Amino acid sequence: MSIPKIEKMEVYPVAGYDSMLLNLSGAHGPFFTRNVTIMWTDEGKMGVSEVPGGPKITKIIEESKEFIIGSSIGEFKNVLKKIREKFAGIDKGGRGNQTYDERTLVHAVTAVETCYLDLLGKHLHVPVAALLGDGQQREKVGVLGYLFYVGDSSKTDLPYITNDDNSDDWGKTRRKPHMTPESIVEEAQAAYERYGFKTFKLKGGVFDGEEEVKAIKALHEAFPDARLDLDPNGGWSLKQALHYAEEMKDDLFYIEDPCGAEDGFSGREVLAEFSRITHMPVATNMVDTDWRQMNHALQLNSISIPLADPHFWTMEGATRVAQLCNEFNLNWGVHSNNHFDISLAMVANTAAAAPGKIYDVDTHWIWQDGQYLTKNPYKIENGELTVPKTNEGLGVEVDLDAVKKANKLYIDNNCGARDDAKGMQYYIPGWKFDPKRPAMVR
Ligand code: GKR
Ligand code: MG
Repeated sequence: MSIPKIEKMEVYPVAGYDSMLLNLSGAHGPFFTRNVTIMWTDEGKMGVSEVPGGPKITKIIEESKEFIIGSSIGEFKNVLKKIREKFAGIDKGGRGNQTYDERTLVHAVTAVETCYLDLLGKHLHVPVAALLGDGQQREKVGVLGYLFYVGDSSKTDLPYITNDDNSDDWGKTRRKPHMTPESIVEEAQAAYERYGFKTFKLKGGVFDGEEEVKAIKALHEAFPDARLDLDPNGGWSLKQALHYAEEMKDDLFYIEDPCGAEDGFSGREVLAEFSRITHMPVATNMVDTDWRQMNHALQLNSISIPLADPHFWTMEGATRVAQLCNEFNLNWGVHSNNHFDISLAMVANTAAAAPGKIYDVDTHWIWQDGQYLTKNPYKIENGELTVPKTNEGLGVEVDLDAVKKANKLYIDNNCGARDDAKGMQYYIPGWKFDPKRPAMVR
């Protein structure tokens, strides 16, 4: 039997439309960007992946071609090793202080890894989930409803999308401003009606903490059975975090990065103090983003819910984190950024392979739903994604025309890496990112 070889690879920097979502880093621009990689085998099969956008990541994937073209799909781990060696040291600044991870190499490695896994799954007639860790653990994956404060995009002259989906309340409301607790509840209600979420996460770090406490209380009153999470991305001091946590202790199911590095102490040290004082379950996508950080986070008992995004851990790495969580009685979850439906398939497969009792996974998909790069996108129903054991590879068929259109949108609008400061400056002239001050507090 011949083993398929990679004959061709293309990286497409792509853009899609977004709402003016607010967070500690500012306001999301009208476009979000991603890098879509496609590999073709000599048997004519396509393997696909999606990772965060930006030219630095595009370049690394492009410059990895020398190891990829001509390799067999069985050689993929050797290929990843060579890429890691060639670009070692490129991310000296680490993940950075923004809410999103600014590293490049790990995203590029994931882009390549996922294409091979997709092809291997197709070749072996199994889902990618079956190839990860200890194999597929479940078909149903719980997903949370990711709520945001949404700015008034009509205050800007930026080309934010409007009226792109009038099919139901969610489609109508997701492009409108949501700046009050009442409006956040309306947002949650509309999302619940379409997707059936049992967990909601509110992105904080936008208003003064007391205001965000009010939004959580309003959500708890409207959805008394829902599991709630608030994530200010480490924007509060330890003192503030302790105060707000006390106020929300009967409302939250868990809290995410309530505080971070301060006064010479690392984020892991400060979160360890928070955890010890409050006994609250703490999630993070900011302080245990690689194995070295994970080691310290575990020794300090800083957190109990590592949000292991396959995009910055790789699909195999995120599954290893899940195995560790299962053995160490931690709860595994997934972090997200804006993404298309290829990433949704990546998250679904990783979570399907995660052993033990995992938390409902994060996804921004509800803000993009309708902008498809595949012909058969996964659907969120009753708050769940489904990965049938009969799937092959990621379980999606890439729509090359749609990818090329999204690539044109990226080029026509001069897109690049994410920058949330620009949109925010319409609200507050001269606005600059401050990792310790909510975006609207200046
Ligand atoms: O999309 O604005 C956003 C989020 O704030 C994102 O940048 C974070 O990386 O969702 C993420 C989180 O959980 O921190
Ligand atoms: Mg977070």
